[in-house]
Amino acid sequence: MPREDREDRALRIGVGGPVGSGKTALVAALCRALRAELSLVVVTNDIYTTEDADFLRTHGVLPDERIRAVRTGCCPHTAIRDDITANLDAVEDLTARHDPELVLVESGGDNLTATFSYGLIDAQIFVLDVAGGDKVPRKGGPGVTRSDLLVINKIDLAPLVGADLEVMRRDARALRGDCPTVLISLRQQPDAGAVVDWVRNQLRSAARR
Ligand SMILES: Nc1nc2c(ncn2[C@@H]2O[C@H](COP(=O)(O)OP(=O)(O)OP(=O)(O)O)[C@@H](O)[C@H]2O)c(=O)[nH]1
Ligand SMILES: [Mg+2]
Repeated sequence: MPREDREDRALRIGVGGPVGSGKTALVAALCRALRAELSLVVVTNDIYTTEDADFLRTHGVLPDERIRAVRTGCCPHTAIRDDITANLDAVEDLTARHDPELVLVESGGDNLTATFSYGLIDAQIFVLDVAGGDKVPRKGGPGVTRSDLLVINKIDLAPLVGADLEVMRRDARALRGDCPTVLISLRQQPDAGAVVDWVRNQLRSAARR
């Protein structure tokens, strides 16, 4: 259900992208940056385990009860796009308990075809890994072309894998038009400042609606 038709005040943001691209690291960064100024909760998705929720709890990014793991048992994209029931249940239960202003839903790692249903989230971030090669943005797919924010993470690894960041930036711009793209290294700049700024802007726009 679109946000303007819901009774809760939360903005729901999905974080998707290929396996290991840095989704959980980004969620952790967003929690650290925003937890003092607003109420937030997190839902993680893993196929067989609760690994990502365990990581976030172990690192104390939020109180344990604000983090919920969904074990999809199936391809990650199924649970965020086709049958979103388990994720919606988790989001709605956390929302009822904590009245959050922001809900982050991390998808299980998938491939370039994976995107969230807008029945589950209001805006989505797609995270790519520079170590996948500088060709990846131009391979396209809905996450690259239509996500609300494209994050190209691990720019620190570009010299190690021979990736040309200008090529990645250029190809992303060609496919995305005016939709925003940021290149970051969560290893070198764990505060993820550019993404935090984007989330704050989303929150401001949502508050005006
Ligand atoms: N060098 C480098 N490593 C990073 C960066 N960001 C994340 N990592 C590492 O990449 C690995 C995967 O990061 P995660 O945050 O678990 O990635 P993920 O997308 O959540 O992975 P799945 O949920 O399994 O798909 C971890 O070992 C991180 O420490 C970065 O900017 N640079
Ligand atoms: Mg993860």
